[in-house]
Amino acid sequence: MVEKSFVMMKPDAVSRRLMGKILSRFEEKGLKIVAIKLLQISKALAEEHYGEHKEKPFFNSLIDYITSAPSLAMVIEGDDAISVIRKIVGATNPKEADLGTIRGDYAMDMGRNIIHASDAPESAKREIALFFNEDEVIDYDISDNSWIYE
Ligand code: IDP
Ligand code: MG
Repeated sequence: MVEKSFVMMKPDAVSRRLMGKILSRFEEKGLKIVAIKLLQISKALAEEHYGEHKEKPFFNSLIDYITSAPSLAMVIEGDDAISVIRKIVGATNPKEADLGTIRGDYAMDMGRNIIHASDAPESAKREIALFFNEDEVIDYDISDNSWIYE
């Protein structure tokens, strides 16, 4: 099923100039970028985005991290995009993430794990609406579609 996922390169990815390399992984897989925006996340937006972690001991440092420099927010579309992208991103702890995943290849610390991706259809919907207006998500075709999907 065609899905949209909310994906965000965190401040460390942007500040380490890894945006191009990371974006390439999604493009080369055959996924489609349907929205993209560089922004510095406010404290209020960060707290809402990570609301499920409010009671966790790492919450305050997570908010400091995510608001510390610009992030690159995206909506990425494709067949089963939510689970496919979580695989490309890798485990939350970069030391345990498989090599070949983004976190496994580029990160070391849980608190500097360079990228976010939605974990389920409900969270994808909520997160996309939090970061993008409807008219910022573009519906378009790419002519290589029949070479990506049977
Ligand atoms: P996810 O990003 O893989 O979905 P979550 O458990 O939803 O992982 O946690 C959200 C973010 O909070 C993680 O990406 C990471 O940046 C941070 N985080 C999660 N667990 C810890 C921890 O134990 N220490 C420090 N930061 C953490
Ligand atoms: Mg999560």
